[in-house]
Amino acid sequence: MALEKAWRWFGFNDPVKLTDLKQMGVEGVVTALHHIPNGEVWPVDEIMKVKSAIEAHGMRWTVVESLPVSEGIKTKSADRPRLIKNYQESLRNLGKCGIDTVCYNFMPVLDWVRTDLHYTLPSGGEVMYFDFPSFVAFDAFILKRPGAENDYPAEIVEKAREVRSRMTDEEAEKLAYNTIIVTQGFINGAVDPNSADYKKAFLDFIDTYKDIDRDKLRQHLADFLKNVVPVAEENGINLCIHPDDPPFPVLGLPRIVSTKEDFEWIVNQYDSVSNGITFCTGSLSVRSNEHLVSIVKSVGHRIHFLHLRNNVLLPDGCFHEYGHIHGCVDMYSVMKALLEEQQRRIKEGRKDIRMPVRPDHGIKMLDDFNRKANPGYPLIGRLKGLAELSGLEMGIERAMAEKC
Ligand code: DNO
Repeated sequence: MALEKAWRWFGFNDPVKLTDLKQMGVEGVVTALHHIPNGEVWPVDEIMKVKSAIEAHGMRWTVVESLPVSEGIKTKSADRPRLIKNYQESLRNLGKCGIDTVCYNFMPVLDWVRTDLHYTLPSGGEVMYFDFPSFVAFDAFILKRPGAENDYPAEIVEKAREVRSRMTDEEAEKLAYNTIIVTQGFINGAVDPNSADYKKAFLDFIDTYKDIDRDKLRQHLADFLKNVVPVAEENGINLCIHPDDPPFPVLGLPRIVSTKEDFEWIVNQYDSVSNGITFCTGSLSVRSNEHLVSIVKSVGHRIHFLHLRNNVLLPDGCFHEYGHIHGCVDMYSVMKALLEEQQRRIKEGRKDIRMPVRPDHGIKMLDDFNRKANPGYPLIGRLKGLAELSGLEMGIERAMAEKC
């Protein structure tokens, strides 16, 4: 039994079509109702349109990525009761349609961050890069968020000042636009891409967190879980929280899903298989002191969804993405631990044995340069990742079977 081969598909407008996925050997499609605004209910008929199309191509809608958690839930704004009701309703509707795995995240304001979306590798391929000084330049010297300089180590702030002084105004604008709009646009980010002053709108969102520290955000997550996990349970759904990307605080905002200890805290907040996690090696490996295999050993029984990819870690908290099996993640050991977890589930007679895995992000290469794709989601680079991961998995599985 192998892990289920999954693929992130952005819906009917995705240039990669469902027929393509079938050819590529994809079994499970990962998608969302991207056209429904954050905080609104996902209706049954809209869910069914997507689900039926996927099934008509001989695959299953394996994971919803993501059912977005609105800012009003994270900050506990006055609108929270309505937003929670809508979230519960969407879960019920997904359950009615037979969808059983729903990914979400709890990152304040920004879902994920990179400072360069087109970093060229020596091979000529392109990946995404996070340069910490450039990010601080964006925060402190482009956005000019009050107090930003106090939220980062002094030496990084100094480097950021230099970075900004070397940048043209057009480059500065591009960095801000990429961070606030381009990387967030395709996943229903907090800021409306059409807002007249998108930087001001972004700062206003950040400001809504001024009284929310790490403990308070944790409390808000625990309250969210109390409200939604029972509904997920009743409807046969496993929720799975995605870790912070990158896994440390940015913009002076708390981050609470960055470490093994954070995951342990989360699974203990509500004792149910429905309160699960998304294991994303790309996000978690940026903290070089976190041991990915020990995360699997500790909370593996609650992992419902896998994002496998790799990074190259650089000094000063910088990193860039890389191929799937090469880089700082020891993918052999991670894959082995995940397959052992799957074996355990089979022995225990658990229902959730699919353990969908998608090759996350990828190197832009070859014909990807002639194609349109969301940042991080080139077709060929991800397909290479899918093939590499499948080969690695098959080798490990065979070796495990021969040992028994
Ligand atoms: C970016 C993704 C994230 C992820 C969400 C899950 O490529 O890893 O947008 O889908 O954080 O909720």
